[in-house]
Amino acid sequence: MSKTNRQFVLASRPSGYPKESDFNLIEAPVSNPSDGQLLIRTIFLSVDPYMRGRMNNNRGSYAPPVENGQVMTGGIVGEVVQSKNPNFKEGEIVQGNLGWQEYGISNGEELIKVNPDIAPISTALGILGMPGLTAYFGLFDICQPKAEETVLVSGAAGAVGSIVGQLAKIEGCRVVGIAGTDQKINYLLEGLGFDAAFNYKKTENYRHKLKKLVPQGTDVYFDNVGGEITDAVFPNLNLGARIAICGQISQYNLTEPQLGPRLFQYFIVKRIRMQGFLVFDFINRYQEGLQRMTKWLHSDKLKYHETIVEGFENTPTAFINMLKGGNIGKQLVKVSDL
Ligand code: NAP
Ligand code: FER
Repeated sequence: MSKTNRQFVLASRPSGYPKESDFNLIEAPVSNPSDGQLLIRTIFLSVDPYMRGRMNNNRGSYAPPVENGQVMTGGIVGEVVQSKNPNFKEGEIVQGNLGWQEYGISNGEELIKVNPDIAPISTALGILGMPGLTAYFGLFDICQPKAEETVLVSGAAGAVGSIVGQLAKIEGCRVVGIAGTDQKINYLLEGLGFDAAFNYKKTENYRHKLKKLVPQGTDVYFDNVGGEITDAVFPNLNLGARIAICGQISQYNLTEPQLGPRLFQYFIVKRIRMQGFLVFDFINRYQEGLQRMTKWLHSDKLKYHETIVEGFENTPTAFINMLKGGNIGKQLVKVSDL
């Protein structure tokens, strides 16, 4: 008897925040792998901010948009349940981009083997996966922090931001975080050892807050959110400050583009450098990043948190929840047991 594969396909392109009805849950028979292919059962599914961009009809991105009726893209960790590929054995755990579905077929080319003895397999989608590598290369390569400098992180309690702050502490920096709930601020200060943090949703004037909380000024700004928070950071930057534009999540769900204050005059006298980057720019150095991150994880210098929603059918809920700030650390969906 053939098994059923549940999949989420794009039903409509959202305007503003996505809604549950923008996704359709469909059922299809689980496919049989052909020669060279393997069948993977999803255990954890990652929901990430970039997926919001894939729901738009904008071309000219690094990846094409998801079309209506197509399975939503996304990273998963799963178990090889059937293999006709000599490089993979049944029972092995792999990470790959197999989308929002319970079973996926791969030819093995872009799969990464996950060793469950190194860390819990979910970390291959978080601290030891794309978000962790984003934090590592974005901070060390783009921002080049030095000991004693002040590093400011927006989106600080999320998958990327929470790692950026800890890496900056390892480097000997003073670390300040911005996030959207008191629970997140407490996590940053008490759980992760940030030196200062504030809840932007309870702050009237971000600029005044930064002046008070960061009187020494900011040397490195790791930006995950953009918008009004980033506008308020510019006047606080020190001579020679570096900014990494990692993400601009405050803009992803707008229906009209925002026009901010024009503050680039601050960049002139302060000789500020700002650079956007994609984690994929560093693909040739992933092994270096993973080795160092794994060492820090094993020596308790790095901690991580996951917000896990149970059940494949709850994937859109988990995604929308993450976009609205419901997660601490990495937002995952648990699809099946190990
Ligand atoms: P995340 O931070 O775990 O989750 C997203 C968080 O964004 C939410 O929890 C929410 O936290 C915050 N947020 C949502 N709307 C906001 C708004 N209007 N203003 C301020 N904060 C808002 O997600 P992540 O995976 O770590 O990604 C973080 C950022 O990095 C995203 O912008 C993403 O696009 C970017 N990214 C870039 C790359 C790259 O290669 N360049 C790779 C991965 C991720 P609050 O409660 O604090 O609002
Ligand atoms: C992300 C946000 C944006 C991300 C990638 C992008 C890998 C790229 C967007 C584009 O090409 O338009 O979080 O993560």
